[in-house]
Amino acid sequence: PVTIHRGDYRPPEWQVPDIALDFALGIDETKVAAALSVVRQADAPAPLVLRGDGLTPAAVRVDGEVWNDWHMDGGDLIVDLGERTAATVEIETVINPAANTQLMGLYASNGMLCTQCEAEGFRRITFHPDRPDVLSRYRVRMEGDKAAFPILLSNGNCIERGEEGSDHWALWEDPWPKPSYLFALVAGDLVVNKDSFTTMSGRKVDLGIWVREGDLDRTGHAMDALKNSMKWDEAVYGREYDLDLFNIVAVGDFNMGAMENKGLNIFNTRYILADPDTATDLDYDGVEGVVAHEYFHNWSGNRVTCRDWFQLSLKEGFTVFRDQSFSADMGSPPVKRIEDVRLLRAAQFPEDAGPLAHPIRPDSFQEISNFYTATIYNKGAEIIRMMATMVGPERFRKGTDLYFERHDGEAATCEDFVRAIEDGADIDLAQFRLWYGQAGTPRITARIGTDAATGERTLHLAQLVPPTPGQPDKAPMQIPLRIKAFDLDGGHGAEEERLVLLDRAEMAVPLGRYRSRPMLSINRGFSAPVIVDFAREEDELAWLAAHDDDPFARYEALQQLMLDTLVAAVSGKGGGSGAVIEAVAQTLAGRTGDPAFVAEAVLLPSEAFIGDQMVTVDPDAIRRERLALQGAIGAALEAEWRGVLSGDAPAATDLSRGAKGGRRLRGVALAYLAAAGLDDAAALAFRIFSDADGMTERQAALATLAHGDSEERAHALDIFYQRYRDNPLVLDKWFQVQAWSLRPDTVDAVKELARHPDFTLANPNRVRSLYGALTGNQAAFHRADGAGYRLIADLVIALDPKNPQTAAKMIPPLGRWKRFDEGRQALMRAELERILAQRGLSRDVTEQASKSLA
Ligand code: DPP
Ligand code: ZN
Repeated sequence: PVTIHRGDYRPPEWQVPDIALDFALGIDETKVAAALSVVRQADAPAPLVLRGDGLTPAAVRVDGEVWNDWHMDGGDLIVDLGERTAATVEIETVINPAANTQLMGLYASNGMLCTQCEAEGFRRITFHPDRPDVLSRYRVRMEGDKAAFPILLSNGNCIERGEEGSDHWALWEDPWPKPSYLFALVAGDLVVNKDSFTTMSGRKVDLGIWVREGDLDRTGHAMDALKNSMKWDEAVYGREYDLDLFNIVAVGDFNMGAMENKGLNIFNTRYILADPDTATDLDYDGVEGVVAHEYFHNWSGNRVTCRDWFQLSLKEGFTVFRDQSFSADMGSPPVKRIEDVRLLRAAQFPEDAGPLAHPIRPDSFQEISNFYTATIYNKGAEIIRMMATMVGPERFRKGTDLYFERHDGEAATCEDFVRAIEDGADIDLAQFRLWYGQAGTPRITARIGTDAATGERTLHLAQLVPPTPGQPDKAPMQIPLRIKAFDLDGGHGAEEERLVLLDRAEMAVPLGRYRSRPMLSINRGFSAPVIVDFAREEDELAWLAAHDDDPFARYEALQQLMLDTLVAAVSGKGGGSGAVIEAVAQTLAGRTGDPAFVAEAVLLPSEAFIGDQMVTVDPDAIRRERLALQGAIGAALEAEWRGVLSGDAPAATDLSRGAKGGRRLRGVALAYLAAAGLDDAAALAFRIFSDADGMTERQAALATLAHGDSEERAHALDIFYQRYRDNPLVLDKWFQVQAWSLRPDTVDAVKELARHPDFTLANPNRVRSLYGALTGNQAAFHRADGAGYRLIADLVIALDPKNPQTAAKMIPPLGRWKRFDEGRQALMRAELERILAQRGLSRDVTEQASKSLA
């Protein structure tokens, strides 16, 4: 495969100001006639390079005449336009949507036609430069059978429609120039939830959420989320929507979460459909967050797009930051922050520490689909957040206003964004820019020194950015750390929080005079995406867990206490669980305040995160010790957990913060009681499962039962299956809870489930619900005999010919081999080699597997 380098960027030699597309729609044959008006940008004649993937040009015309000066270069069409500086190039192609199992370009899903073009799917529809810095105005005409495709949608506004016999057609026009990756088309039998929103300048926008018949009553939450997002973007960023129409379509077969096509967002059903019977509170939050994310892209992504794909984090990091801020405002800011950090640590830190580590602005890639990563998205969001933290909200807003004003209608770079923040917010970000270029999670060591004579305390900080592939040596970064020192002797008065900018390899921060060692809270609110090594005694962590006035820091202190206890236990130096139990009890006592926060705070760190603290991960010991600690906490606080579960659950239709938090804590309580091995635990879980009036409680109880081997387990799984077998999203949960199971036979169960009649490789959600869940189940995936690795490699090999993008996403867990013992290393490498030995492997899988072996 060819490696593409950021440094090789050249502006396009031809622009395409206007493009007209004419689709004659059919499930297994769609004819596409494209007319591109092209204008030369280069001074001298240059061939017109139109990218294609799997296309054959049926006819080429230039300015209305049959044209023969063209040739194919691989899949691309090269047209020689001689001395011309402008022309209209017409090309016809024929595609087969039904055969498109990659789900990129135009494909069929359940009898409906839809598109996914980001990043490079448009070239599977017609020949085109297909690069984000070529922006065009689109006119799209589509015609098809009225009965098969009663609804015809594209970007922008529908300006004409008509009928001809059994066919009908529609003409759509999008006034906003856009890159080809934002093109969208949908044709199918859909019903709509219609609403409207009046913008801050008083314009009425028609809103539509299109779904299949039968799903309509599960679109209300998405519609509320859309209206709330539109309002929030006006209030917080001053950004108004810019068309008279905003449509969302939900499709069951979708590689990603959703897609921000201009005026016609296309969503994975998973992030649209929700009702209390079928969706958990977390599913509801997912819908709200993703609807907001795609809507926010209208400005951060569409109005200002990316110059090239190396700038992907320009739109994704910023938009994730925006959706995180929105969700925090809609719910509980500390809980949202905890969730975001948990995700960062689960997905991004391991990526940054492994063979696939890359900066948020990568320097090279082979397949751009492999770079839709936690680093680009979630670390990217953290980099934006740090800038916002350093300048404060008002100045940050000045910076983003300037960014939108300067670059509206353009294809911009990360550097453009940083410069706009510098100019608008008046800050020097020269050193901060290193965050865009250096990969790896910075490690900070902190230590408090004392001058015995004066009682003066000093915080000594040191930073180390670890080497990553291609980047052996790193320069010190600028790292904003929110810190606060608490004085237990009270002599110090009320301490203020301060922002320390760690910008050297080592730095000493004077803290002042303290009689006894101050309690130091550091990286409060997770102000920087770093790992802090700061050795603290159990009693210090316990004090902070109980008293820190920053809720995130309280959470963090309790997590650290749990981690220290677990890591000691795993390495055979266990000192008992008393301090953890006491801290959990204390946190639990405050549960009436914000039960969702308490639920997050008392959860034990994941097995993977415990592993991340160790030089060599021992998955079996981690599982054993984590379960032991969970059981000990469950048994010691049995009365408290039963107390949480006493009384009725909040009504499933109650989606208030309090009700959602209450349900979350009940799920945690049940898990603790079950871990304690209490005689009635399975019966209790089954009763909750049966009595549940909504999916949050039902799924939590089912997941708890799934870990055990009670009779109730089989019974509940069967009831759940029978009840929901016709609902694909809920059936995903049925596969998922079994693949998450802590039982020792989970790998075998997954193997069996892959043969279940309801399992299919054709649906990415289904694949993720089974195999994705398995790779997230550390001890199962890392079963010592390599059965988990084998299963994933078999999947990659079977899925790659159908859907390389989704297949490649399954490889990174195999790439973490360096962190495991020699036996597992050899097994993991052998599977990567087996994958690479396959013939006809996709670029996606080749890149991920070969980089993972390095
Ligand atoms: N651009 C999409 C999103 O992240 C992914 N294709 O919103
Ligand atoms: Zn996005």
